[in-house]
Amino acid sequence: MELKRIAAIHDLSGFGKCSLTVALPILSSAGIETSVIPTAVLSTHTGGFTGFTYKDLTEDIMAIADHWNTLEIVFDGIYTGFLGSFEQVHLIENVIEKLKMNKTLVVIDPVMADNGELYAIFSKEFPKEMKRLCQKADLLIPNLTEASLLVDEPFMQEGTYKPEDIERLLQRLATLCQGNVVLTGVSFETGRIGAAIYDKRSAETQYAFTQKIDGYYHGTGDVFASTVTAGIFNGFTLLRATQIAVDFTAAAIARSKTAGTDVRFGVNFEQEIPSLLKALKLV
Ligand code: PXL
Repeated sequence: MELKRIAAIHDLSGFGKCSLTVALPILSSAGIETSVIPTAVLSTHTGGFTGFTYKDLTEDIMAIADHWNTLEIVFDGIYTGFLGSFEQVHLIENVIEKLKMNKTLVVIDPVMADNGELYAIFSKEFPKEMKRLCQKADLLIPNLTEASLLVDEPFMQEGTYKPEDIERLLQRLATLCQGNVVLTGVSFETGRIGAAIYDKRSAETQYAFTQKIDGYYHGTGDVFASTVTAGIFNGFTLLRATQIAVDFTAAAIARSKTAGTDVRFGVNFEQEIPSLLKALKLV
C-alpha cells in the first residue's frame, strides 16, 4: 500500500499528552508518514497547569515550509491544531497555500475552546481569526463550543438541543469551509456521547456514539481528530473513521479513569493502539 504523508502543524507540549505528542504517535502507528511543524514548545499544555514555559516558534514556521518547498515534498494531507496567536493563524493560512497541491486534504481542528468557554490564553477576537483559517479546511473538526464561536451563536448546553439544532449548526459550519464537518461532544441522551458528521455533497448528517465516561480529560480532542485523520488516510469513509475515533478516544479515557490518572495528564491512548490498529485493519 502507498505510504501517505501528512504535515502536522501543532505545538509541542512536553508533558500532558496533547497536540504533537498525540498526533505523531497516532498517525505514525496508523502507517502514515508524519512531518511536523512545531509552532511552539511548552513544558506542559495550558489547561490547568500554572508556571508552564512557552517558547514561541512563529519565526521558524515559514522558514520550515520554505525549506520543504525546495525539496519538492508532496503532502497528501495537512493537519493543523492548536495555534497560539493571531499571527500564527494568519501564517498557517500562507503555509497551507505553499504546501497544498491539488490532491492535498486539509484537516483543521480549530482548537480554542471547550465546555462553553474560550481557553483563557485567547482574546475574544481569536475565533474571528480562526474562522478565516477554516475557509481552507477540506475537513473541519470542531467541538460544540468551538462550533458556536465559529458561527457566532450561544453555546448549546447538553440537554438543550435536538438533532435538528445540530443539523442546522452543521450546515452553517459547512458554509465556512471547503468540505465536510465532524462535530464532537454531541449528546442527545444521558450516558451517550459522540460526534455528528456532515457530508457537504449529500447534505446528509450521520452520527457515531459511544457510552459517556464522566470527567473532563485534556487532550481528548487531539486524540479524536488525529484518529479521524488516521482513518481517512487509511481509506475509511468519514462515518467509519469517526466511529473508530469515538471508540478509541472513549477506550483511552476509560483506561485513565480506571487508573485514577490526573485529568490534566492526558489519556492512556498508548495502550489502546493495538485495538486502533485492529479497527483500521492494519493488523
Ligand atoms: O489539546 C489542545 C491544546 C493543545 N496545545 C496546547 C493547549 C491545548 C489545550 O489547552 O494548551 C498548548
